[in-house]
Amino acid sequence: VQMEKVNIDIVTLTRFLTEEQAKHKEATGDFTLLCHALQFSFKSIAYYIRRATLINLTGLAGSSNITGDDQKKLDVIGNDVFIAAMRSSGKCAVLVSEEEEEAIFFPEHENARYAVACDPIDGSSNLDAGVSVGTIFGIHKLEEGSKGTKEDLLKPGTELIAAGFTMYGASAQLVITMKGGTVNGFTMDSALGEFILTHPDMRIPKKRAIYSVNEGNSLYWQDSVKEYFNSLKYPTEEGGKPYSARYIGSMVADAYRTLLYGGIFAYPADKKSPKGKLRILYECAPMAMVFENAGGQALDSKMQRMMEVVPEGIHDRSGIFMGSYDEIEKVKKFHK
Ligand code: AHM
Ligand code: MG
Repeated sequence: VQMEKVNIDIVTLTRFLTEEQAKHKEATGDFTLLCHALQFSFKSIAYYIRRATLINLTGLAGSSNITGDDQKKLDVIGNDVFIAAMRSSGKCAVLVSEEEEEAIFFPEHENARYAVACDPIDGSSNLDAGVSVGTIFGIHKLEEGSKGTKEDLLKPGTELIAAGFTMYGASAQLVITMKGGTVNGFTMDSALGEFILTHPDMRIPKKRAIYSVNEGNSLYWQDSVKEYFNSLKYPTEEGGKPYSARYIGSMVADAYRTLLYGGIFAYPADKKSPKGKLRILYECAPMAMVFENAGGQALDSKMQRMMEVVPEGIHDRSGIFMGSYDEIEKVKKFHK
C-alpha cells in the first residue's frame, strides 16, 4: 500500500517572519513581534466573524463612528481586539483606526518604534449577510527621536515599511508585503491555528477583462470616468468583447480577487464625494503598496501615483483606481 505523501515542510507565517528577520542583520526583532500581534488580531477577528450569528453579534451597536457610519457590534469588537493587540505588542507607539476619531498613543511603551494604521473590519455593511469583509493595515517606522505622533503616520505610502490585509472569506486569507519586497499570501488553517504560505510571490496578471466599481454612482462620475467604463462595456474594435462586472462592496474582497485574477477595482472621486470615499491611511495606501509590489498600479482620481499621496489628516479620503498594469495605463489615456 502506498502511503499518501504528507507535506511537512510548510511555511507558517511565524516561520516566514523569522526567516525575513534573519535576512536583515540589523533587525532587532521588534517588527517581527509587532507582526505576531497583528497575526493574533486577525485570528481573533476571524473567529468572532465566524461565530457572529451564533453568539448574537450581528446588527448595530447603537453608536456611530466619526464618519457617520452606523457601527456594527462586530466593528466595535474588531476595533477593540486590534487596539488591545497593538497595545500589548509593546512595539506600537501610535495607532490610527477607522473607528477612532483621534490617534491612540501607547506612551507606556517607551521603546516602541512603530506607527500603525488600520481598518479593523472593512466592508462591514456586508457583515449581516455573511459576505466577506477584511482588515487592512499599514505600518510606518517612527521618525528618529519621535515618541510617536500622528505626523509619524501622515506620510506617503512610499514610506510604509509594510502593509497588507486579511480577508475573512470561505477561509481567512492574509496578504502582506514589505517595502521593496514581494507580496505573499497565507491561508488560515483553522485546525492548526496557523497562517500557511499558500501564495508566495503573488503577481497580478498584466490584464484581465473584469471591472469592479459601484456603478450606482455613475450619475456623479466625471466624464472621463464614464467614458473609460463605457469603453469596457461597449468595445469599439471589431469583434471586441465587453468586460465582466464584479462588485462585492468589500474593498478587501474586491481587491483580493483583482490581485489574483487581474482587472481593475475603482472607487473614483465624484460629484457627490469630491474627495473620494475610501480613506488614504488605512484603505488606499496599503492596497496601493500591495498592488505595486505585485506588479500592478494604483492611482488617485488625479492620476497621481497613490503611493505618493500625502494625507493631511488621519481620516483623509481619496479616489482610487488600482489593478493590472495594462488596465491602469488605459485609465490614464481617458483622463483629461
Ligand atoms: P467601510 O470602511 O465603512 O466598510 O467602507 C468601505 C467600503 C469598502 O470596503 C468598499 O469598497 C466600499 O466601502 C463600498 O462602498 P459603496 O457601498 O459606496 O459601494
Ligand atoms: Mg473601511
